[in-house]
Amino acid sequence: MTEAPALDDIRRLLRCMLRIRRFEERVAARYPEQQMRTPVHLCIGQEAVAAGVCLALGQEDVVCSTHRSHGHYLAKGGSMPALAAELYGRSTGCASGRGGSMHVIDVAAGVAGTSAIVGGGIPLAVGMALAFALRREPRVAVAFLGDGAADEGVFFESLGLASLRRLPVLFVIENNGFATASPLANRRRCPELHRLAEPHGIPGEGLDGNDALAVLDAARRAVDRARRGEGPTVLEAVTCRWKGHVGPQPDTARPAAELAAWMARCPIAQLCQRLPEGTSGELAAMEQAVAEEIDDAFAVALASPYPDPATLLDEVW
Ligand SMILES: Cc1ncc(C[n+]2csc(CCOP(=O)(O)OP(=O)(O)O)c2C)c(N)n1
Repeated sequence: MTEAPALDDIRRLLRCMLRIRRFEERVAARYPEQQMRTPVHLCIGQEAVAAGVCLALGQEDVVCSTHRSHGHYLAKGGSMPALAAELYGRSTGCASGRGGSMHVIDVAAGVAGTSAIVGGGIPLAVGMALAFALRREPRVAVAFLGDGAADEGVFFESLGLASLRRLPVLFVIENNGFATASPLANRRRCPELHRLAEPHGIPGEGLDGNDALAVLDAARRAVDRARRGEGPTVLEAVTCRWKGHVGPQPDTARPAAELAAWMARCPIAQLCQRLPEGTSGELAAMEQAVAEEIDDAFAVALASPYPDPATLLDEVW
């Protein structure tokens, strides 16, 4: 008989996914005001991947993310007011208002950085894992990547080095089936991306990316392996983004019926069903707390100044 999931895990995953979902819904609602002068790639629909993986990590572990970064940043514990301020280009932003949505960072929380270069974060995570191994620190690095990034040569080079040196790194492929408007079936004969790990001698696992508990379970096993010095793992979480590739409008690249079927499998609604009966009040309280946190984050961001033009070249490398 399989063990029942811990109620504490369910609560933490739910809270994490709600923070991501409601934060991004607020971004989508306010984006047309044209005060956020940054492209936004929203991860609504994909929250279970960030929540499940990051709950398996400790504060000391690090994540590298992509252009679709908000979920990973918030799930790893990045500051919400600093994220909101970054989207508004304010000096209190997590990248001092210079990076925008695709370049967020919170070193104290273990958000090592995000990159707009598709695949750009993968070798950075491997490099950090190499540093952890050389220093004999029991820390783990995670590279979040999309299915499009798994088409890049740097992915295979990174798998090769991580395997050879048995590095403590997780490659988490968020397979939402599209790279911009290009479906996976037009790009690859074999759609099972976790099998790309096989030739490198790396374990690969395919997952329902809308099942936060399944993601958490697989991530915990992979993190344990990494900490034991047994090397990298590839996790492929199959999921769906509900919004377009970029911007707040609904996705139009995917056939409408397919999108509707995915939305009926909402990761948050599915996990709510795992709460014991009689906990609807708890959920309402969680929603209320999250709404207040987002109100505060946006208020702080909007009250913050823009960077002083005299500092334009500060922090630029
Ligand atoms: C090296 C590089 N090539 C192309 C682009 C343009 N581009 C931006 S996002 C994107 C699609 C990425 O798809 P995927 O990795 O699946 O991530 P998703 O957007 O689905 O989260 C592309 C091709 C880029 N930013 N960098």
